[in-house]
Amino acid sequence: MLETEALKSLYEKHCKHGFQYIYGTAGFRYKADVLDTVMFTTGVLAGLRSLYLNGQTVGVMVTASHNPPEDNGVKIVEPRGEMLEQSWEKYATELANCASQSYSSFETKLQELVVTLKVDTKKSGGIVVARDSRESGPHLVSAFKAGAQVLPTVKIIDYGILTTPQLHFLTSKTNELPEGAEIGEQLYYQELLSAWDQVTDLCGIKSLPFHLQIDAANGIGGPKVMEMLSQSDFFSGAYEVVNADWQTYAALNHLCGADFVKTNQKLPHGISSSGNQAANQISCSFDGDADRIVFYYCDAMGHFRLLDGDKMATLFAKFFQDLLHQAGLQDAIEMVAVQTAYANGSSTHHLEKVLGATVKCTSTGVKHLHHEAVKSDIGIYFEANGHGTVIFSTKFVDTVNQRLAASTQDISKSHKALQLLKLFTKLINQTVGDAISDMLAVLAVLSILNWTPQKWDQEYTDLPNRLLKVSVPDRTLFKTTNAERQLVSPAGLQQKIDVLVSKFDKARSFVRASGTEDAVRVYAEAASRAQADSLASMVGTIVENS
Ligand code: 16G
Ligand code: ZN
Repeated sequence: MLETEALKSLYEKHCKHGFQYIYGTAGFRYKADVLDTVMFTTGVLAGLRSLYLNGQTVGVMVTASHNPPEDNGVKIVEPRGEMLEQSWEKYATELANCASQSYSSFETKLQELVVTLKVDTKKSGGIVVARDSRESGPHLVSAFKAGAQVLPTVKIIDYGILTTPQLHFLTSKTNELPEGAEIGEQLYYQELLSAWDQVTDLCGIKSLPFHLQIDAANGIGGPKVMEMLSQSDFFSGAYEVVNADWQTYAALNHLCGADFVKTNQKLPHGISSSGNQAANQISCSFDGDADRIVFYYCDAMGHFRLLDGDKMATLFAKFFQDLLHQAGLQDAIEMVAVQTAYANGSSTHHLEKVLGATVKCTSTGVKHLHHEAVKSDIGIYFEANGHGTVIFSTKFVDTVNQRLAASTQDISKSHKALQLLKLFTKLINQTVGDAISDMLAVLAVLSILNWTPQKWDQEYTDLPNRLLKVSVPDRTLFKTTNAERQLVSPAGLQQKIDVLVSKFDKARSFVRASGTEDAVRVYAEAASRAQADSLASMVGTIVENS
């Protein structure tokens, strides 16, 4: 570790005083101009994490996802590509807030962490870092790197601009592949495209049965998806990328992108309804860092129809369930769908009652869903807003490989199902929800099932729902249990909500404090639009007056 003089001089160059930070649902996320200090301390903390994990490489992504262009943020990624171990969020927050107080408080906290965590600062470690396309990115990455220099035995690789899932993927590859292996963006494209080519070859799919429009939110997903698809003969002429102006900083997530489309339930700027009515037309929107995707089309009347994270979960559940049956693995392999309280009640009903799948509900935020999904052999997890992926256990991979080795009938249905199951473990980025990989996986499933977007949509009909944001003096008073579906505080409020819910048909409502904004969110769904709206507004009123 650096001597006091050098440490102090780096600290003074990069840290400012007074701001209070919290490692939230998706890391630290604020206006870019208050982030220098926390970037610096995250550099230190990422180094400590790597040393703590015996020198395994950890990842760091500088992004504020779907937030406006003036925001930014940072999150730490574990060696296998997962979100930072939750017990360390506290250390990240403490170190940032000490640095925000004074140099001596920062230094004391740092020494304390080194001792408590029993970190040997003489050993070597590694960090890979990348940023999204925001204007503040380069400056913030340099503050981060200055922090990482505090532990000079930790080597940093800066991948420049990447999507968030690419950084997760490369972090995991760095730890998985032998030293000297060529690891970079190209590996990501090759792995996905090679899986795509094998899936389509196996299923005799010669061309994409859709014309695809991709709204890239004017973020980093635009150039990256273009880079990948330009390397594929299969996709030649089959797609168009709109809102790909990633170098106009102010355009990021503005009137476009997954969050805009999901929240406003309408087409983004740049995609027209007339062009979307054809049966073979499908569109999708990424968010600013391309870890989230929603699909949509327009029906014959020109009405916008959203195919969100819930629809993706049910699509994958049906697809994998069928494959497991065809492969004779339905009893050997356990599959679970993981949702949050925001999942539409109809999707949960469809998964449980129509498909007979096991459904689990967790708190909001990818880390919670991921954590639950890894417990199963096939864990399908999606938030309604389009964050999600599918993960496969080691047992699943071993079982499929064993059955494939034992299966001699190359032309049988079960052999093909086994091959497809194996290929989907490559087509899907299992480290985290990934707009580009999810896009390929959805297109592959639709092509294999020979489904149009209309057919996909008709699997079940969403219950009308409403989401409200309510400002309250102190949102931390709103404490929940049962995967955020019930309030335990303020006292008595849940009972009032229950009484309101009982007055409506097929109704459900819950209240939780946002993890990313200073507000409380109210969700309500019911049998009709009018009922969902009145329930939401009534619950909103009692929250305001609580
Ligand atoms: C973050 C989460 C997202 C979640 C959202 C909820 C990740 C990568 N992102 O953006 O999954 O849906 O927060 O926001 O975990 P809220 O707490 O403000 O409702
Ligand atoms: Zn995102």
